[in-house]
Amino acid sequence: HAAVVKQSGRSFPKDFLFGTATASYQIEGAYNEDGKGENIWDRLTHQDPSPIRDHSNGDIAADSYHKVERDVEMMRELGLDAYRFSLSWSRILPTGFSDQINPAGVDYYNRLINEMLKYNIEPLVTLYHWDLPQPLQDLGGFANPLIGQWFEDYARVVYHHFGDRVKRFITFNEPREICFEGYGSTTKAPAINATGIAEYICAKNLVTAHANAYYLYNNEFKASQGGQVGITISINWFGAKTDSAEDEAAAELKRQAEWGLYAEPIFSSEGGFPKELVQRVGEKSAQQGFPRSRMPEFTDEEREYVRGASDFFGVNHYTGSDISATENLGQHPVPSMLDDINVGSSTPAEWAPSASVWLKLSPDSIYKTFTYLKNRFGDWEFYITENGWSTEGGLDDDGRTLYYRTALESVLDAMDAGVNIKGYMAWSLMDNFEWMEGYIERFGLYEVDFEDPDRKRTPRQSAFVYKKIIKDRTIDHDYVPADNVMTID
Ligand code: PNW
Repeated sequence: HAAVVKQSGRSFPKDFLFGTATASYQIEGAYNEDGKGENIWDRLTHQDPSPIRDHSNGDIAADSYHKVERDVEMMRELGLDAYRFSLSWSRILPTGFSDQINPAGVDYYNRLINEMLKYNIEPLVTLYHWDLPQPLQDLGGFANPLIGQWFEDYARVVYHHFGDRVKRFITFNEPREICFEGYGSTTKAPAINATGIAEYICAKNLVTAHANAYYLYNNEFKASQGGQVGITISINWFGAKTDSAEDEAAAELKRQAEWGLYAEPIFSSEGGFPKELVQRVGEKSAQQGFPRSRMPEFTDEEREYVRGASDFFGVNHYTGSDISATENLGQHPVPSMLDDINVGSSTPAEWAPSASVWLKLSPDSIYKTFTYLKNRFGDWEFYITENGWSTEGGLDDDGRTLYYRTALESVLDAMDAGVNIKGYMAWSLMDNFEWMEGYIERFGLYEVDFEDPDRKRTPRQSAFVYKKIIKDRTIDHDYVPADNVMTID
């Protein structure tokens, strides 16, 4: 049942960026149009649709490739300061390599960016949101250290074509989902499932690839373009279930494995992978008969290179859970990251459920996460690059409204405590292809009719509420939209 919602009357600074977020494969469609190459989600969904709950794919999705004007019109209706979207690597570079640039792909993003800028909506551009060109996957993808060069070459093309107008770039969306889900399990493409091995290899290659793209910008583009390059990590709150030393240690290990693996090398003052996790994986590997740790090491030079390589710290935050050293431990493959840490997780019964099994309304988790991040990693500029709630559809979405209001109060709590949060992107502007959940779980402020060839977009109740928050820069918990007529103010 409902969380306790505060009525604080506090307000957001004028320059706080309110926005929404999407990702290329989830909205664009046009999967084989105008020279786009095949990516790992095209391959996964076409080869065998059964991993997708409704056997769907992103071939058409919300058809955003053909809807630049309507998409920007929705941003204007909401009064957004910013919009975060991702670039399809294989739409720009059909083979993944930068010897051949697809002009139609560059043109689509130019039209989108220019249309947004007409209305002063700032683009936040993610270079990679999970849709690797298939030819690069055939060479090992993120398990191949050369990914660092391929990504740098792609980043150069992106900065060159869009950096005159885009001032904030996000290299990767969610290393955990790329590495753990894509390589250490089967829950995201390319579903390698080399548990306990490939997620750690991917982690090192990915943070290094990020650093390459960061230094490339610094060395070749920053002086003329004056923008920033950061990364977005998915960070849910993992607190100890009880205050016992065992549960506290379990929660620490969980934080290190789920997100410290990616945050520590870049944002900590010492760099490298998190210490307790390194030790644990080393011990387990030895017990299991591996002659060396399954987790790769950084040389001193590599550690120094990656450490500090970011202008800002992007966080996708959705929920939280309580971590125990003894309860709900579950069964895990050996070896695997989950077996390495061997902790259990649960959520309080009173937290409201969404349409997604992993997503509950955890009232204070933003405050807890960001005060923790500031304490551990220092005073970075933080952006909340995703936060949102799923339903099974319909325009009346009180659950989503409650979620957003609760989350934004928690953002204000963190800012009051001195955390430098510069912006907040709601996931998502519109319904889209929700990966393995297909079109069953809906995250949009706008509903999309996927039966309609025109993919009609209709604002939900929560869209009116978010619009009002952005306009007032404060949260009116009693506001009820008068009618369902959306206008551009
Ligand atoms: C994000 N978790 O992934 C992705 O960036 C989006 O593409 C996706 O549509 C959205 O969340 C909703 O699922 C996440 O376990 C996946 O907390 C899992 C978690 C968080 C974010």
